[in-house]
Amino acid sequence: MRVIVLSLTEDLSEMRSLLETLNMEIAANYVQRRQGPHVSSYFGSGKIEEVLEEAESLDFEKVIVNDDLKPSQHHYLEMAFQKECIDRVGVILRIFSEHAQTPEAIAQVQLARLKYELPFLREWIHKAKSGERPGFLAGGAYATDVYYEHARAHMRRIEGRLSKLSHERKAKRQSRKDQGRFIVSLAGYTNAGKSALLNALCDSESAVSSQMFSSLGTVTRRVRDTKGSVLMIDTVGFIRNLPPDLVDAFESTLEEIFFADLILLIVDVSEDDECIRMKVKTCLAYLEPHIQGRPIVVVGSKADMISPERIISVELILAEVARGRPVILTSSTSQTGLTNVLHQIIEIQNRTSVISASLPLTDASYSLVSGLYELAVVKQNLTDCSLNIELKCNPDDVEKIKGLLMAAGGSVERA
Ligand SMILES: Nc1nc2c(ncn2[C@@H]2O[C@H](COP(=O)(O)OP(=O)(O)O)[C@@H](O)[C@H]2O)c(=O)[nH]1
Ligand SMILES: [Mg+2]
Repeated sequence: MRVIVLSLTEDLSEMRSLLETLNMEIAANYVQRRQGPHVSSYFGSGKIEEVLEEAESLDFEKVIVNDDLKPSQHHYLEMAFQKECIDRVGVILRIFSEHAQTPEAIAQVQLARLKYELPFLREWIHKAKSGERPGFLAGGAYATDVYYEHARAHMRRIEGRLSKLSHERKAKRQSRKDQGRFIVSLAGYTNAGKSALLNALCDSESAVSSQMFSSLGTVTRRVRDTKGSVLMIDTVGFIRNLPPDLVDAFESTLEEIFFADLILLIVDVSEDDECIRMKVKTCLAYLEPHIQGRPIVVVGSKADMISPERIISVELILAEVARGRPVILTSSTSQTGLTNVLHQIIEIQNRTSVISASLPLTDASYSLVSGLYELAVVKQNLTDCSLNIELKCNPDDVEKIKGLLMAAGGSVERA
């Protein structure tokens, strides 16, 4: 789908990556340098005329604004272009919708979307007593009025459902169908180079069908040279300046990252020192409480963009903020460092011990299993007469875990 982009800043790199995630192609972008957005029309009206004229010959379906819009500006732009207009939060919400996998994530995203849309609807009801609104919720003022009440009721229902779902969260974690595969997820900010790295490390024709691994992210591929035993998931990643209303939806889509056996944290090393430090630290602070000790490798990307001297200082910075985790510098463009990443993945895959065990259906077993989440990646499968579990853990913890399993009356089948 082709779109045009309106922006008050020249730097469109983040928006470009966000739109790429949605398979939207930029037909043209228009930048107006001004102190702040025009109160009611975002761009000044002269500039809007100019854009309308230029864009007339272009083939595009939507107008994207690289900013947060006020309802009045949104209304103005949709009327002016007679096309659906989406602002930055709208773009992010669409990405979240595509990536939400679990019932909880889906509900969180729906709720965020409704909350976000309500003020726009209110504006529409206020302004448009006649005429059709192009795009989203097409159907004019009467339909929007009804929809408004409907949306509020819908929000209350979702809130109710969410409070129930959060209790079941842990159980959902075992729903993935990745038997025997080692899953690597890509974390990092938008525009860090995650998708480029996925393309560089995986054969393009190796996409894994979404039915097969329905609980994983939308883009999952086989990592090359691993005989299909390693899958890599591309993720939305972290988004700069995320509006507070979107945090819950964002965190629930992060589950794609948490599910993995190994997390590659991608950071763009062409940025300045402070930015690199801040991004790695922020990502680690987000990840650590959720990943139960799963390994993280810090991967510096776009190394082709910096000088050899700078490479050395960047490596030092990354080593400092990675706090003992492996650090690898790469460039997907010039294909450097990719073998190191592959070796690191395989080494961690081999270093992960797998324990299979079967436990009696007792309270002691259940409480043991919830405790094991602190030490290992746990998958469980309940049958009529036993609780079968598979654990992936650090080899150093194998004996301890076996001891705990035996103490709860379990039998260890494989370690
Ligand atoms: N020079 C250079 N540019 C890169 C490299 N990897 C990615 N990029 C560019 O950085 C931008 C963001 O990359 P992308 O993979 O879409 O980032 P994502 O948002 O993390 O998935 C794109 O314009 C890429 O072409 C690299 O190794 N070197
Ligand atoms: Mg991407």
